[in-house]
Amino acid sequence: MIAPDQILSHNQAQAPEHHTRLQYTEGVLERKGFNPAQIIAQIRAFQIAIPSWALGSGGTRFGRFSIGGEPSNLEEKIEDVGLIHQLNRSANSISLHIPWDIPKDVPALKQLLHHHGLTIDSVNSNTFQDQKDQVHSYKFGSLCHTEAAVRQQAITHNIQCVEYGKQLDSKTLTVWLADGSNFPGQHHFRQAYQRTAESLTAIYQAMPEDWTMLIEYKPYEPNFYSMIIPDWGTSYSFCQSIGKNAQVLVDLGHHLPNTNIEQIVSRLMHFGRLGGFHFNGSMYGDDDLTTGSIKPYQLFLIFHELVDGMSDPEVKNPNIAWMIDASHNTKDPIEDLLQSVNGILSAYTRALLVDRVALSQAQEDNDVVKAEEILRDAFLTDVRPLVAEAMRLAGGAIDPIALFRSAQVRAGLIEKRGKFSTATGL
Ligand code: LRH
Ligand code: MN
Repeated sequence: MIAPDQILSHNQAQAPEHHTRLQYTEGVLERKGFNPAQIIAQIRAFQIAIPSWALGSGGTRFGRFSIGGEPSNLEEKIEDVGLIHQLNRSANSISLHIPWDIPKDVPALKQLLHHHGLTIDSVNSNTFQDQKDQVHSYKFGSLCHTEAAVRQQAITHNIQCVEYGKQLDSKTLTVWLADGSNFPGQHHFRQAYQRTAESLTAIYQAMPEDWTMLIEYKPYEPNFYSMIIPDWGTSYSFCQSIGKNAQVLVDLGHHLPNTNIEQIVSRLMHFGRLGGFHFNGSMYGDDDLTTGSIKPYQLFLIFHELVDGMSDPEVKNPNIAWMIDASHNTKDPIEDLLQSVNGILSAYTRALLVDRVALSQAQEDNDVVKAEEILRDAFLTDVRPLVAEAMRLAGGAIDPIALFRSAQVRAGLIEKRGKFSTATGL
């Protein structure tokens, strides 16, 4: 891993240019009436969960190209997230996926998590693959299946995920269903919906009072005619019927082209059912690319709605789970995740720089150009010095990717774990 003095000497080398840039940016903010120290404090407080299933090389049906030095068990995955958090001090938790991350030695795992300053944020169930010792197949669905025995098997699996989560002090179950159909006539839509509602309710009622269920929607893949939970409206309807601790999970890649995701986010906040995000970038479908790499303005507009809602006392929305869900086919997974965290923090910081009083006035006056220019001014602000300073003040690196490279961490991991070690996950 990286020794503290390596971070120190890295920051000392970066300091002159960094402080020149920071002083300029702080000047710009102060002249606009913002308090740079407060903005930096808000950036430091914004912590993002890293997916355990995205620490190795991802792949597609056309191929998978191993990067070497991949974590091959939960302990090594915790070490890799620990490294990411050591570098940027902005990734203090991990999302687990069961059965890929079934905890074996719980006391040792809790000690390792504590050592790296990490917690487990959410446990993800998996009823989209058949495990070798499984009795019933999920080929034709899980919680929506026509056979009660298959639905019960899937319900039991989700309850088991909650048990694993409890062992590691998590309080959130994330449910994404691959359930759906590939051809017209295959599903009775209303009956399949009703079976799914009853199954989700059975899982919810087995969860402890203080747990949250996040229900993730997706319009297609792996089914290509219909999905049981294709859109935010369906997920929201399940949340309403299941209980107050059931909320909608928004995976940025789970929207049809040209969907106004920021409006969906504002709706869910208005209804108090926005539970969390799976951040990633996409050009076409569920591409799971680096967050903010393809549509940075859209990501900014999403955070504009989030900051607006979170700063409005009228909005009664629960704490939102900030999680990444990505897959890395051509980048080093750790570098990609460091970029994603940066992309998210940059979008959040720009949203903090929106002059909301002036914007509200321009909206009241229907001054379309002024309203847009107020947003663009915030979006076009170079916030990188603020994000870097937040990481530096928290004991991290001014430029995490540069240090990851100069410290030759990947070479060290390959030497320690081998060129062909592969991580469980997608
Ligand atoms: C489905 C999904 C879901 C996960 C999986 C890893 O596309 O977004 O969140 O369980 O990816
Ligand atoms: Mn997801």
